[in-house]
Amino acid sequence: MIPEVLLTCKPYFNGKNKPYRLAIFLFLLSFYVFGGETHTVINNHDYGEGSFRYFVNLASDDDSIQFAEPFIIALDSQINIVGKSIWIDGLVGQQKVQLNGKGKTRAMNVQGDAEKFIYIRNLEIADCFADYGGGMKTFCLYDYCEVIIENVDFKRNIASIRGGAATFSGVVVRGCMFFANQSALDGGAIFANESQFINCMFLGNLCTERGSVGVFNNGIEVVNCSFVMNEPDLFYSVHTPRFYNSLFWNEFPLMRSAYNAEFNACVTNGWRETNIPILEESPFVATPDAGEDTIWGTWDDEIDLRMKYGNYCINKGNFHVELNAVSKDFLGGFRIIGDTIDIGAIEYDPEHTDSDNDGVMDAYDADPLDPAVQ
Ligand SMILES: [Ca+2]
Ligand SMILES: [Ca+2]
Repeated sequence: MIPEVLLTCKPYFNGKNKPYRLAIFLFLLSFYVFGGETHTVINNHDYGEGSFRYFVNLASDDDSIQFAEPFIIALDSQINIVGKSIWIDGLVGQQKVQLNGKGKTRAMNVQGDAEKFIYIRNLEIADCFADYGGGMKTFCLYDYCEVIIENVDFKRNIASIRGGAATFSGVVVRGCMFFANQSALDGGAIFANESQFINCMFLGNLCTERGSVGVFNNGIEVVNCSFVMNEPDLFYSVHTPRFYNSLFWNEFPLMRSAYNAEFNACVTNGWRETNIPILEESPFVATPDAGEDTIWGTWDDEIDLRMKYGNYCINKGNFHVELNAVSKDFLGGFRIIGDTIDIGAIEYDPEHTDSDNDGVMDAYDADPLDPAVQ
């Protein structure tokens, strides 16, 4: 059950996708401790005692699941999380647990219910396959239902119809990576409805027909996300997705904008028709490269998403108290450094970014133009 302190905020939770609701929810969440039992997964088996599936099925309302090691768990069928409040954290040390669908199944089917709270964080979901939502299918449109998906990496998942990585309905998606997912019809990465995406990275997703990143229905908000080299075109939506502080970098000239989209403090290098600022040079230390095979998600990819010293995106975002309630950026650094928030999923950090790409983080990177360090 969601605690009473959350339920008393009924006006703020009744419905989805209102930014101020998220800010209040995150504030209250910081005081909320899952009161149930904590289960620890002790092996990488698909079924049986001690496995992830075993504990998901065993868990009662408000229980938590953690892992003894950063297992790679190969699945023969999807894991169902339906109708119970649960907290799942796949982080062990600095590594994440991987759920691998072996090219034949979806990893997770997540369905919230009234007054349920599902929080899934720090997982990799890779090499899955389904018709809709290759890696994950997520639904939460009941009253007071909340589903948060945080720091989950979706890699090389495939949908035969829509949403290569996932379908999201009534979900908050934060700090997630969508990399090299694809769909046979549309929505290479996601098929979404009434959901919010914050500090997410979309790289090298593909689709056959339309919307390499997403098919968007009603109520989509995209906040401080980066879209890099997805192909052929980014979105398909006949509704009005709203994009805040987001970066679009793509070398494919035929990219088209989302229909009816609203853009606030966003930049691109490719859309001449959207009236948002055009980046003339790459903001990255090194623009990601799919390698000689030109296929994303393979061994020869070169990916470096750090932001270059002096790039246009620094301090060009519009800070919104409600929209930017999250304190960390995509890489886990501070979300706001310097005068204000940057554009894109990653905040430029002069203290920790090797912006001159010499492999050493030093004073030169902190301020390359400072004569004292030259
Ligand atoms: Ca490659
Ligand atoms: Ca900044």
